[in-house]
Amino acid sequence: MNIGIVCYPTFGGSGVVATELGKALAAKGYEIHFISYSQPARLDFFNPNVFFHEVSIYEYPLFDYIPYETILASKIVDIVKQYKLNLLHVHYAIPHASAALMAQNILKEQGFHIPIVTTLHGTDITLVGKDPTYEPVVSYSINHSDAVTAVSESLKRDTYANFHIDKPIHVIPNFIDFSRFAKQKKEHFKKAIAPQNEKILVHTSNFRKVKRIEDVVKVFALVAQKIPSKLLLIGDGPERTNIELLCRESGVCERITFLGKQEQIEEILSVCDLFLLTSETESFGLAALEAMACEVPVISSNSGGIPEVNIHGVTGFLSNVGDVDDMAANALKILGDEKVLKTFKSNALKQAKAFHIDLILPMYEQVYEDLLKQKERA
Ligand code: GMT
Repeated sequence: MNIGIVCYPTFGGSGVVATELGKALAAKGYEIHFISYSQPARLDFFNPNVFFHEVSIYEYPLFDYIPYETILASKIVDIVKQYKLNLLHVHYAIPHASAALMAQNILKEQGFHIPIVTTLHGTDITLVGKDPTYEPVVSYSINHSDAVTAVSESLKRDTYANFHIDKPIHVIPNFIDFSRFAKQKKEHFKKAIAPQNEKILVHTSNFRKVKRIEDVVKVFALVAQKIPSKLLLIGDGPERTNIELLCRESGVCERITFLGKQEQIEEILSVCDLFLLTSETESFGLAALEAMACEVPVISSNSGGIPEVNIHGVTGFLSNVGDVDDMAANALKILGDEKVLKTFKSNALKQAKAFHIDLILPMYEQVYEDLLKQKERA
């Protein structure tokens, strides 16, 4: 089967899921064609079944704003015909689903039928998508996709609540590739970061407001008052400067390290004791799952789909958004007792295994097969 995957190439969760999915499908023998405006961050290897097609931005003096959706739709039309794609899987509704629909209509006029699977990831529904600026197009794109998936039950509920949807939504959770995400022996890292055997807390994200990284810093400041500890902040984005300023005022600045964007995040997670995810809203929390796969328990907010991943009192703890005192108290419960920490670490790994790629990939394959059967019947 030849599949086109349309995604964002950046470090954001939707791009990561799309890339890892494509890689895993290619390993199973599918021919995968990534279509994006630059090479996806985790697509840094050679596989004869994987192709990358760059959507080149064509500037013209008349355009104050480049019509990316139009360029993308044209690119999709070309790739579908040239590489005889059987279906398109688009990740993140805006503008990928609507561009795919436009391409589908153009192709139909030329005698090609290409089914579209749209995967909703989170902010395309919970933040940006529901804004009236986008809502009609997002609703239309979901209703006219041939199949729709969402990464959590919570996101499925939010989609029905925020849009006028008359389509079934299949929940297919995010997944983990354990051949990559597993605790590794990195004692030299541990020594370099925490020479006095301090506990290591960590947060990774794209540093957007929705992550509430100020709460991560506040929780850490409370924990650091009681337990010798270090905080690693991994990633980069619009909030980084504000957070750096906050750190300087927190009184614990010398215990906080900004690592910026990191490729081999699993190596760093391998030496960490606790992951902090304080988001305002989070449809799934893939970053938390990656930490759990490396045996790191999670202190998080209870927003969106996080409770489907982080189990309260088992793999970590959940608190109301913004309740930094509760988050810090929970962190101390785990970090303050070696036996408790060991139990939470092993529970985190056990729970992460429920999201093993070998369990989740067949769910996507089933959606594809059902669509192709429908196409044959039509
Ligand atoms: O979290 C982000 O800002 C990135 C965003 C994205 O769309 O790239 O991530 C979303 O998709 C991930 C993969 O499905 C989910 O694990 C994240 O929870 C979700 N982020 C939010 O809902 C804020």
